[in-house]
Amino acid sequence: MKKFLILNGPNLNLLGTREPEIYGADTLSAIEAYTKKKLEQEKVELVWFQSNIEGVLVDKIHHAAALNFDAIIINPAAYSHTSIAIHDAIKSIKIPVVEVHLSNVHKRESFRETLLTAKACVAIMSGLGKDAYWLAVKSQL
Ligand code: CA2
Repeated sequence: MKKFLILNGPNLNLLGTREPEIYGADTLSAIEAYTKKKLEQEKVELVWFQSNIEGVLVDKIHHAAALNFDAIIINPAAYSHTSIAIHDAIKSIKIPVVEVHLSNVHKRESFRETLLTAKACVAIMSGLGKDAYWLAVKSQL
């Protein structure tokens, strides 16, 4: 049984309330349920967490190995473009981290082209919508 920590960054708690043309119509809870359904044949445990606070996400990354997680899937949201702290936290751990984005950040505003956290990750998916989460888990089985 592999154990995954699924981390979600700022404002993703508001998914489903606006901009469905960019992010889809699902809430984060609906994406969690969808991801678990897609992986029901696999021997995996998924622990979901969302925070709007950078340092809380940093702490979760630090503690992941001690809590026996095998990998982290992270959507750092806007922190992807700004956070050296999350980048450094990912660099400081040995377990693999895959970054996911619902939207294709390269099709959008130029400030979303800067991907600081992705530089510390083993892989990145962007533009596959909610399917990115279960595909990212599969990539680490
Ligand atoms: O495409 C993604 O998954 C993003 O990580 C989502 C972030 C954005 O800042 C990144 O550039 C790309 C934004 C998440 C907030 O999404 C909301 C959706 C609906 C209502 C409010 C916020």
